[in-house]
Amino acid sequence: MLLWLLLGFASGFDEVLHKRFEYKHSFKGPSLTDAAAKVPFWDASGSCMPSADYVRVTPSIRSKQGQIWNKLQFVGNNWEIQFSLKIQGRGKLGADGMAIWYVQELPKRGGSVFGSPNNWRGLGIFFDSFDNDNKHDNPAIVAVVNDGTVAFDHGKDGKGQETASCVQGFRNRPHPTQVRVRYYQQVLTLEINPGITTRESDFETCFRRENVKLAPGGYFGVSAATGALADDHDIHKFMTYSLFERTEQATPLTDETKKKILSDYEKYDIALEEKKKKYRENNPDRYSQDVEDEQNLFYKSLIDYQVKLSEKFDQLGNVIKELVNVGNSGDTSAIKSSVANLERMQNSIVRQIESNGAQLQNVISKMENINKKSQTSEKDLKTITLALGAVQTQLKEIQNRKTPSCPPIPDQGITFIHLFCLIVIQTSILIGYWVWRSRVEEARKKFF
Ligand SMILES: [Ca+2]
Ligand SMILES: [Ca+2]
Repeated sequence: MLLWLLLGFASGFDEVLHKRFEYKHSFKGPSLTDAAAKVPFWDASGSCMPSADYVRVTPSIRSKQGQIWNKLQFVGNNWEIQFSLKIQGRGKLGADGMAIWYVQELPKRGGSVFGSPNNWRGLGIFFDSFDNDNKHDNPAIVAVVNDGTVAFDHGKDGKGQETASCVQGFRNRPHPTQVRVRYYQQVLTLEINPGITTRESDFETCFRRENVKLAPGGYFGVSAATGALADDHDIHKFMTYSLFERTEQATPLTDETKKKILSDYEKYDIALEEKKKKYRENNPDRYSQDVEDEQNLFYKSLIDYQVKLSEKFDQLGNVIKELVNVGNSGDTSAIKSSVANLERMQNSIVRQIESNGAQLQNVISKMENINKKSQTSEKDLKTITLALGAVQTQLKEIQNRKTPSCPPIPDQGITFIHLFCLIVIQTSILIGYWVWRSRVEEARKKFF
């Protein structure tokens, strides 16, 4: 799946365009961070705190700034970013807002423009929560393309500086606000689902502006700031795509690039296995996959054993019924045949118990292995092992009970003593079986 994402093309909502997912310019939960709590290919700074599911760019604490910047330049001319954000605070009003960036140089520090410096070169898209100029036109989304000379005018919420904008609420929505920004052949478009629902049909266009000139080779980033008022500014995902015309040959991946991507993937795979191994070593109190496999094997053996014995006892029940019927009929040859049948069945059950005795021993030794590997379940495993030992003893007793034999069957027919003797033997076997099965059930319940 991951490999498909790396090499494939994402299907887009626009039929005209091919889109290629760019994983080195993206992040998305779950497992958004690596073992060092960092977002791969991204640098977080200031108050920015990535977690497994989302990135909190600022917490709802006054006067905070946070940033997260993609470390790699984006090389294509046309792109689309899809991100979802959640801006929420206790008050009716919040501040300051969040910015999405595509700029020519990575800023070295934070700044006053929603957590990033003024005089950027490239595009800033501002989710401006606070209505500084009191024109009742915030929250708003304001895009400003800057050649490095413009300082954002907070006092007017960027009025007169904007490349495009729309008034749009996005604070305290039940769902994350979903946004698509596309830059294709110098047309900049922003579509938004504000977060009342998650329906695809609830996307609407915030703005579309032509002749927007952005140089290739920019860096994507996200920043946010709080002021006298404060909101949580969270970004849940940031997905970047290269765009190509359907008719044009989408820039094919060269063999070298493919090899590089596969090599990266293999390295990632090896690193993942290594992390899993370390995790197992550092967390011996949790079951490893190996232990789970052995447990599965253990339960399978027990269940197989139980099923086989159950089948035998079902057959035995049928033979006893047949014997009783034949005994009532008084047909001597039929009675002899049924008794012989019963004896065969009894021997068959004894053989089953003998063969499964070894299997049972194997099960017990596997239990001991699991016991060694899993310290936390030691008590339960000991209980089960003891129960199984008791079951084994019971089975041996049952096996020994085959030695008492019935007196020879007279030619004239089966006597009451023969029948009584047989019923006593079978009842003993049945009682032994049910004792064994109830103990196994009890042991399984303890284990689960
Ligand atoms: Ca403002
Ligand atoms: Ca305003």
